Amino acid sequence: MKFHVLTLFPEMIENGLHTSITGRAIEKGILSLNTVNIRDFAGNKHNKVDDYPYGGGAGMLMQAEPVYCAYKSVEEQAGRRLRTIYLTPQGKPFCQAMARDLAQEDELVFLCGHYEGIDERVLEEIVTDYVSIGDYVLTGGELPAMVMIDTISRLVKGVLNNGDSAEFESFQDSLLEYPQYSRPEVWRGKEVPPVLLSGHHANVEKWRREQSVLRTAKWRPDLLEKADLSEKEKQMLKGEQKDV
Ligand code: 6GU
Repeated sequence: MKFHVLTLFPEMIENGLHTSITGRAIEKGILSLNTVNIRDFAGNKHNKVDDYPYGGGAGMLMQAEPVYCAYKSVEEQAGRRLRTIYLTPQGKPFCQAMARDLAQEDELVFLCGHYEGIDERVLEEIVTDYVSIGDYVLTGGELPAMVMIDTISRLVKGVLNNGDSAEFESFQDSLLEYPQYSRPEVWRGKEVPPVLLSGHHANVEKWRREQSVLRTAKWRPDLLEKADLSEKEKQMLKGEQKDV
């Protein structure tokens, strides 16, 4: 999977993604990261890429031409149009299903805005997907691009050590993860739930499923509408006989 990132701050993207799991996947050649500095396409000797908005208003806008030329350099390299994601709080909310869809592509372009945004005309020309990572405002698109690339990357075969761990985590079935414990068996007087030490695999699975359902009900009840709960599980929640 190849990620192209058009940005004024390539070092932010490089530093972030060359770390930990994504960093190792890049070294192994499973992922490839191509950051493109939009400033390299300024086309003037002061390397200026921003200007005032027509009609007035606060702040500066990124100009169309440098962004267009940066995109075109990537398109030329790829030899075809590529799915191009513009990170903006006005976009469609990012979610696991969108990540699964984007993970099917073999190359993606991320366009990171800064200042008050980007001239609309170039967005109309190159952007295929407008995406937000949540209802809050960041200073630029770099962190959202990294969030998306991290999320998509762990769905790419070979990126995680454990081949099946990407499948069974939170949101796959609209339930939160169950709590987990490691050594020691007693930590500062707090014991590991005994069922996990029983060696009884079916009981462990039953307990984990129950914990997932209870946690979701407590912390993310909105997710339960999409979850596939058994009648017994619905009854359990109705009665609220158990605490998380
Ligand atoms: Cl994608 N960009 C910016 N600047 N702020 C955001 C965002 C994106 N998603 C949530 N807040």
